Amino acid sequence: MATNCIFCRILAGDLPGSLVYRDEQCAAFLDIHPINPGHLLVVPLQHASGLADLPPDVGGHLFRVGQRLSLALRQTIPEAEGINLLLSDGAAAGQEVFHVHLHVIPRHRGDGSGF
Ligand code: DGP
Repeated sequence: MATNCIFCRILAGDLPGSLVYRDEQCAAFLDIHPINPGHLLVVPLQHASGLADLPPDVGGHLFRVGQRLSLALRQTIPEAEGINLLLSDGAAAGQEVFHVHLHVIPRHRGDGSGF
């Protein structure tokens, strides 16, 4: 755990977070600034600031969990006509929290949130 990392502190229960999923390698919680309702972040339990620090098997697992959660969101949120899976690696790519995370973003036509 990195004590100065917001996501490590959420995973440790030191800071509040709306957890929706957890297994032995990762967890998912609601994004505090959602692009649309249901916007989730899938994060590895073990701190990795970027893709270079992330074990490849954990990276693959994040994506598998992101896929499962995408399907669950499509089934539970009627407005979720589509999903963006997005991972920003590095400040130049828009990464703001330096603990790897996969965004799972419900999308619907005309929601005005483009990338
Ligand atoms: P990125 O730009 O890809 O690093 O996205 C960081 C996301 O993290 C951003 O969408 C907002 C979210 N976020 C930042 N701080 C917190 C927090 O304290 N709690 C939660 N749940 N999300 C946070």
